[in-house]
Amino acid sequence: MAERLFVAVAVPAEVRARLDDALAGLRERWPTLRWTRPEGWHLTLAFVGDAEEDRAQAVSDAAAEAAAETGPFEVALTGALGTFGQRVLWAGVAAPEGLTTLAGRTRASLATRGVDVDDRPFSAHLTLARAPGRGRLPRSSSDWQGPTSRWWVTEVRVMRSVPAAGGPRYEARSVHPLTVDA
Ligand code: 3AM
Repeated sequence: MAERLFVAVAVPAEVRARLDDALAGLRERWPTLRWTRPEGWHLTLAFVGDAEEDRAQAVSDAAAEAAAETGPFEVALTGALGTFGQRVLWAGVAAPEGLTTLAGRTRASLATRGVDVDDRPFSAHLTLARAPGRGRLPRSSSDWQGPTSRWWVTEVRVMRSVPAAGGPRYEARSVHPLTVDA
């Protein structure tokens, strides 16, 4: 059976906890948005979509290869919000070269194996909420100041998106450590 896959970097529990706390006011103010689950927060490197077993294996191999070419690096939340059009609200992520390089390697390794990915350029972000149905995000994005937590990225994950009531759940299908010495 096909699985819906993407490749991502996880966000550690303590960073999620701080961000989650900082969002309480916004969630109250904008209750109709579809807020993402903190336990599923991640930074997407490449979106693959539906994959049968062979293709899923190729995605794992590609993630492993990209991870093996890359060393650990630090990323940080910027503390600011941003949007994709009027549909997606995200927390900013300072994109160090390491993250952009890792996304580029992941996409190149996928392409080498014949796995097409969404061809929008990589843009580091952490999706917080989506507009409901055909709705739009609120026009004013507020003067919200979130945490500027930092963390070390030490692995890449192939994630499976599973439909669920209240929005998809994300599960790690495989985990690939970054193994080049920093
Ligand atoms: O990490 P975020 O939330 O930015 O938006 C979807 C989510 O990204 C994105 O893949 C991640 C896991 O679902 N996604 C879903 N469908 C997509 C598509 N057709 C897509 N990205 C590009 N093209």
